[in-house]
This record gives sequence, C-alpha cells and structure tokens, in this order.
Amino acid sequence: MALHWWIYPLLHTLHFILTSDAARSYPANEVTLLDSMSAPGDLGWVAYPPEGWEEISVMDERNTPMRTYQVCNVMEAYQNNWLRTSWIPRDGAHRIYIEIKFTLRDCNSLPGVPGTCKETFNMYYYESNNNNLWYIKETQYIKIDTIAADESFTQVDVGDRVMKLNTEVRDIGSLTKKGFYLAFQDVGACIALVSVRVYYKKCPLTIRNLAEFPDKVTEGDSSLVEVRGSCVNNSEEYDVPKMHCSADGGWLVPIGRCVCKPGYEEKKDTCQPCRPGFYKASSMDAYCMKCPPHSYSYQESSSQCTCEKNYYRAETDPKAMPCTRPPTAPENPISTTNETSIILEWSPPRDSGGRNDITYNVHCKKCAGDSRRCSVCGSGLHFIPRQFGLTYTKVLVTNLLPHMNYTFNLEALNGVSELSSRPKQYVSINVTTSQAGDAQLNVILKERRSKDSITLAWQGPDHANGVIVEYEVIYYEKNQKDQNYTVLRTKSNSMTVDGLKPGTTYVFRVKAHTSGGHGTYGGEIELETSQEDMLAIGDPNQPTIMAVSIAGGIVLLIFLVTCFVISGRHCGYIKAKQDPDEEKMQFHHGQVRLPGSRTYVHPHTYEDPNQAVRDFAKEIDASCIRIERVIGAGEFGEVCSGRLKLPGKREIYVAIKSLKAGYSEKQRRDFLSEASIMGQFDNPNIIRLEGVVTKCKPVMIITEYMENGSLDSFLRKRDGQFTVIQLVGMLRGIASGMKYLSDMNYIHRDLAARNILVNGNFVCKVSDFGLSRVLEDDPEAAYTTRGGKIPIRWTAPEAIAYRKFTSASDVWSYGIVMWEVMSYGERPYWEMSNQDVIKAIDEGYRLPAPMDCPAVLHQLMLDCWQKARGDRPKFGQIVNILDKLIRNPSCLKTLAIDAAWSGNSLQDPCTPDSSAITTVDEWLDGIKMGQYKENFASAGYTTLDTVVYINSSDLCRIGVTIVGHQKRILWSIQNLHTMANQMHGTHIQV
Ligand code: ACK
Repeated sequence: MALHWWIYPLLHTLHFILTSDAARSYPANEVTLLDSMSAPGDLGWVAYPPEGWEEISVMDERNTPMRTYQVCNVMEAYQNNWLRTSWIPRDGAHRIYIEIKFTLRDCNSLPGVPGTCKETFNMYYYESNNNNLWYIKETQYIKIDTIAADESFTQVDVGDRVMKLNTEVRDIGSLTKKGFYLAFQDVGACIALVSVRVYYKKCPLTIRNLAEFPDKVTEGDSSLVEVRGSCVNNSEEYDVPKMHCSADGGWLVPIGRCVCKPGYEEKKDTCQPCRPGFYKASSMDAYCMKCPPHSYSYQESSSQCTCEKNYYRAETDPKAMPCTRPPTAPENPISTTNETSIILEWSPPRDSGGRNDITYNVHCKKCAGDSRRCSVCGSGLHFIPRQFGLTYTKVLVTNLLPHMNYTFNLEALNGVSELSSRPKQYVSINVTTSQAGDAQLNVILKERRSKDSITLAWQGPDHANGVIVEYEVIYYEKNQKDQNYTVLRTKSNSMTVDGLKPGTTYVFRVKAHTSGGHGTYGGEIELETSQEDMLAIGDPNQPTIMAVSIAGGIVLLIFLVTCFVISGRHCGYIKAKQDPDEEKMQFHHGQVRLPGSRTYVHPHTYEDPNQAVRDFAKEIDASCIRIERVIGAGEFGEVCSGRLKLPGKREIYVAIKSLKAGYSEKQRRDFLSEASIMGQFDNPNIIRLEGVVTKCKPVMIITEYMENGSLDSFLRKRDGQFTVIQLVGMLRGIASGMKYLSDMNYIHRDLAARNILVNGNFVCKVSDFGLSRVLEDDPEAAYTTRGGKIPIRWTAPEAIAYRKFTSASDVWSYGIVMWEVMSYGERPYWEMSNQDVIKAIDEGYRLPAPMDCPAVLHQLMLDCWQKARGDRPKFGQIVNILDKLIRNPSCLKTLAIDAAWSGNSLQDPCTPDSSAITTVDEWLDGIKMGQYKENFASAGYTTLDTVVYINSSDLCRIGVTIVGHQKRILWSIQNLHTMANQMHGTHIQV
C-alpha cells in the first residue's frame, strides 16, 4: 500500500525525537527483552494481510536503520490488520512490561473518511515455548488492552510540535512459558507504531552496608523478596546482611551489615588496607589509627603495631596503648627496725616504664652469723599487707629471728615485667636482728624468803622476740656453780624455789624462751635464805635485789608503781583538770612524745621551760640540716626552707624558723615554747614538728615544709580556681585539725587563714602555736579596751569583751576561716574598722555569704557565729557535717542568698545517712551501684582504702563496662580521695 502523505514529516520528526532521546539508556532496574528502535538487523515481525501494517525504516545519525510500522486504511471499512512481533524469550521474568510509542491521526481531521475510521488499536500476546511458529490463530491471542491515544493530532506541524507522540505501558503477569509473541491489531485507524520496548524489572546488583546484593528479578505479584547479601572483600559479617526486593525493582529495608576486618577500613563501599604506620585492631573500630608510641607497622593491613625493641604490650593492654617497658628498681630504701619487726619503705622507681600498674615484691634471704649459710626466709616471716604484689611502697615484716642477717631485695614490677628477658633490677636492704630479741631478764620485782625457800618474781622482757613460751631459772649456791646448779622452768613470771639451806646465799638468773628462740640469762641476783622462818617482802627500790650486770648489762630497777603502761610506753603525766580554759598538769619528765595523748601540757606548768622543750621536741644535730632559701620573716627571725637528713631516714624538705642573734632569755623561751607545744601534737592536719636545734646557734625550730605557704595568700593567688568540693575538703582538714586540738584541750586563740599552711597536696594544717604570737606576732592583733592584743575580726565577742577564750571561741574563728576560704582570701568585714566590726557584731550583723557560696556552708558559718557560745557547733560536729557534704555534693548546689543575720540554729545540711561509710559494700550501696558488689569483692577490692586507687581501666577489668556507671563510681572515688587526703595528710594508710 502506498505511503500516506502525512507520514513522511512524521517520520522525520520521530527521527529527531527518538535519536535525541537521552532516555535510550534505561533505568538500571529494567532489563530490556526487545527494543524495536535498537534491534540490529531485521526485526522479523509478520504483518498480515500484506496491505495492512507496513514497515518503514529511516536511518538514524549513526546510519543504523530505525524501524517503524504504520497503517492508515481509513477509507475502507472492516479492517483487520495484524502485526505480530518475533518470539520474545521471557528470560525468567514473571512480569513483563510493554512500552509502546505511537502517533494516531484524529479521524475528523482526515478529509472525506467514512464513519468507520477508528482511533484505537488492540494489543495481544500469545505464550509459547517455541520461537518458530509461523501462524497463530487470532482466537489464540490473549488481549492485553485496547490502546487509545492520549493525544491524537489533526495536522502535521512539526515546527510547532503539534504532533504528539503517545507512550503507553502495559504489563502482563504470571507468564509461565519460555517466551511469547505480541500482536497489534488495527481495525481501521491511522497509526504509526514508532517503538515497542519489552522489558522486565529486577532489583539491580548493589552494595549496602558493605554487603553485596546480587541482581534479583522481581516477583510477578507485589510481594517483597528477602535477599541475603554477601560481605565485600576483606569484610566480615557483623549481623547477617539482608535486603528486600520490591516488585518495581527497588531495594528496601536493609538489615544487618558487614564490617571491615582488622587491618582494613571502610572507604566507598569497600574495605581498604591500613597504610604502613597505621593499624586497626578490631573489626568494630571504624578507622585505621596511627601506631601508638614505641610501636610500628611496616606493612599494609596491620591489625596491630609491633612494639619497638625492649618495649612490650601486656596481653590485656589495649592495642591503642603505647608499648611500655618494665620499671627500674625501687629507690631510697629505708628500714626501721623494732627488734621483732622491720618496716621497709622505699620510693617508686625513677622510670615506671610508662605504666601505672606498678607493684612491688619483697624477696628475703637470711644468713645466720657468717654470711655463708644463707637461705630463703621461708614462711616463718609475716609480711603485712603481703610479700608480693604490693601496691604501696611500704611493708611491715614481723616474726624475725634473732641474730640473723636479713637481706631484703625490693623489686618493682609492672604489667610487662614478665615479658622482658632483661635481668630484674633490685634494690637491697640488709638488716641484722639484734640481741634485744633475746628476752633477757634483768628485773626482779619481788622476792620472799624463808629459811629453806625463796620466791622470785620478775618482769617480762621489754621487747620479747615473739610470744613468751616459758621462763628458765638457774640457781646455785654462791661460789659453788661449778659443782652444782639447778635449772627450773615455769610458764609464769614467778617461782618458789624450795629445799634450800638456811642462811645460805644463792645466785639466781632467769631467761625467757620465746617463739623466736632462746634468750640469754639475765644478770645474777644473789639472795640469802633466812636463818629462821620469816617473811620479807622486797622493796623494789631497795637493794634487797642485788642486780649485778654481766658484760656491762644495765640492771633496770625502776618499777613504776603508779604508772600505767600504754602500748609498752611509759606515760609520764597525770592530768589535774581545773577549768576547760586553763589546765595545770603534774607530769613525769621523760623524753616522750605523746601521739594519741588526750591532753595538752602547757609549757608554763614547767618550772624550767627548757625541760618542756627537752620533753616534747627532739634535738636535731645542726649538721643534718641544709638551709636553702629564705621564705619569710617571723617575729623572732627568718623563716627558711631547706632539707633535713636524719641518719637512716630519708631526706625531707623542712621549714626552719631561726631565732635572731641578740635575743633575751625570755625571747628564747617564747620562741621555743612553740616547739614544746607543737611537739605534743601528732595529727595530719596540724603542722608537724621535726625537732629543734638548741645546742648551737642559731636556735632553730624545724617543721615539715608546706609547699603552698599560708592559706590566705594561697587562695588569693588562685582566685576561683577550685571546685566547691575542693574548698570543702580544705575546710574539712582544718576542722579535723581543730577537733584534734580541742580534744586535747588546746585553745588556739588565733585561728585564721593566715595561720593555716597548705602543702603540695592542698592539705591544710593548723600552725602558729607560739605563746607570744597572739600578743606580738600577729599583725592583725589589736589592743582591746582591757589591754589585750586580739585579732578582732577573727575573735568571738566574749573573748574580745572579757578574754573568755575557749574551744567555742575557736569555733567562731573557724567560721571566719570558712568565710575567708569561700571568698578566696577576702578580708573579713572588708575595710570596716575594728570598732565598727565589734559594734556590728554586737548588733547582730554577720558576714554575708561570699559569692557562689553554697547555702549550707553559709548556714554553718552563721552557726559558728552564734552569740551564745554554747549554741555553736563543736569541731567534731563540723567535721561530720563537712564529711556528709563531701559524700553528698548535691547538697552544695543551692547557693546562699546574700542576707544573713543571726538567729539560725545548726541544722543537718543533708539528710542521707549520718553513719560513716566503712565498707566497700556500704559505699557501693550508697552510690546505688550495689550490683557491682561481687565484681569488686572478687577482684580483691575488699576495703575502702584499696578502692581509692581504682581508675577507669580497673573498672573495665572488673566488669563495670557501662560508661555512666564508671563515671558515677569514679566521681565517688574522687570524693573518697578528698576525704582520705584530708584525714591522712596525703593518702589512706596501708
Ligand atoms: O605565706 P607564706 O609563704 O607561708 O609566708 C609565711 C612565712 O613563712 C612566714 O611565716 C611561711 N611558712 C611558715 N611556716 C612554713 C612551713 N612550715 N612551710 C612553708 N612555709 C612556711 C609562711
């Protein structure tokens, strides 16, 4: 049939439209089975009858033919023109899509066409496993649809794009045979079938979460198909990777993922090897990381870095941790021998090897007499807290044998010591146990004589080397030892020897057997039986006991009838208390220090003040002191810092106050009175006296050195730099020192921040104990109307008014110190004159809360400033309140408002438990971490003093892995630390 006149411009237009159609590349999720536009060669389509559909080819710009089909038999009725495609393989697809592009002429626009002209055509398919059918009956086709044009056109006007190309898509589902044919039936329309594309949909290969998902043909219906992905190279499954393929070829709902193996990191859907110098230890780490210090990786894809020579990584060390090495040996070993026991102390090694898990082992060797017979000490010795794996630099060794040379080799270890083949480094201490362990008995307390018997009683040895098992008494007639002597044994410390001759002199000697061995006999004692029966009670101070020293041994005959013995020490005074403010003592003068002693002895109770100095202060040889620099000026002379090295003790830093030349005797007395007062105190929050130099000039007082000087200037220099908890920690320390002083009935009278010293650990210690200081030394002191010189701003009203100084007036001063601390060294009452301060206080005015001061602390200050001194808290109460605040810092959150007038009473600032926490379990319960009790216990953290050294890696190790829980526990440990530091000076003691 001849081509219709309208078709040529149409084909040109189509040529333009189709070849410029960028969409000739199809979406990735469509697989084309047939494309009439791009099929090479003959399409092989069949048209019948022959005068129906007609193929028209045009060339595209690449000179390849584009085939189109047209039919336009509109002038004749009863048209039935079929165009059948070639066989199209199904290719496993379940649902097939057919996209047709065509133009359709509007019947009305064709001049003279009859009413039989159509504007639709029909589309059919026929399923078949064969591709060689040459004839299909019309009735065998299944109709897909009747296709009408969205746009038909009336005239051809290509320039204005009047002609519209229609695109229609239909689909057929549930195909079962290998392939199918499509057919287009024209029943009398004017159609140009420009393009037929047959395709199906698939979910295309993709990589998601490092898993590769292969092509997946969609299902015929609309269900989702689960597809399992496989991990890309160098990755591994973290969680089974899956996705779902939807009917329209889209991937949905990715689940699971793969992760790059150790040594590889993710880059653009692949796993790339770590570069040399980098590593990735775990597949769970995101990126390769630089090798930590002292390690390297020379190769790609390293999962860890190799430690440099002589550096190691412990099994439990994280791979990100620098490689470390064993520590050097401990340093500065010191031993303090106490006959039956030795305290060994040392300093940590100079080089910790880069780790903080240092422990110490103590190896012990003993050599009897000459050093050729040596052996390992064995299990007889007791090491407290333990011999191996010590975490502190101190150990107590008990149960030593007498007459032995002990060598203790101290070794420091850390987590990589085992890995090093280098010889271990030790530091040694040699100790020889002394005769004192012999339990030699020299003291006969009483004896009773008759004509044929003598009863002896003796005092046990001062320093027994172990538990006393029994005593051995040897006796013989005077000058008859070689002929006859008798040995008797007893478990008690008295014995009656019978069967003696009347009027005869016998010689007795006693020795003790202890679990540590046999002692040697004590001195000879000669006793004579009576001529007649009589009873004689020996007077311990009379020479009825004839103690004769052997080999220079001194017979000690003092039996202190009225003395009581505390811990084996002689206690030398009896207190006769009069007024809590002023007490007088009778005392026995002896060279004693009084740790734990309950009452302070005023140096004025001594007739000879030098004796007080001798009693309470140790005389130090001036050669042991090295003065380094002047740090201040005191009333009596310079204050210097320097070092003190006493024999057998480690060198320490000290402060040295010296008495300037040309002093009067009174000045010397007053100067040294500070030492005889300070020397009576033994508390971590009281400045410690090391000793005095009185035997040469200048006279000096040596105290511990406090690196940060006095508290007021210290705080002024660090304005705003501390947390409230740290400030409360300092206040707690001061209160604890004051509690100690008040318990000893010592009244300070000049408690102020300028008289508190601060050491390097920020531990505050009360200082300034000179007798004259309030009168002379304190620049703040002013004369009162009654003539006394008093630091008005710090002093309680009753002390200013009528010199009523008590511990309660010290509490008032403590309140002022609190205010100074919380305001970082502000001057109390600012520039008000002393007179105005006295007046204001009398009228009820009290210092307002310093800036940012918690309300509870200001309340405590106000309580210290109660007018009636009995209403003020005691220092013990203040310590308890501050402890509670440290345990419950949330109580410190509410800040005080700036208005404070007296009239408040002391209240418990925070309600939670008033009982002190003493066990690890109580502590964990208290911070609501009770679920970790077992973890702590099984890791060996059974006491609070072991807990304070825990860090976050320890917590991980013992199974506290939740970061929030770690934070809570560490935060609470921080508070325990603060308390421990304030209570013990620096650390909780072993
Ligand atoms: O505020 P500071 O530095 O601390 O200046 C004074 C100065 O000497 C005069 O008393 C300082 N000072 C007194 N005793 C000691 C001590 N034990 N350790 C360190 N400094 C001290 C004080």
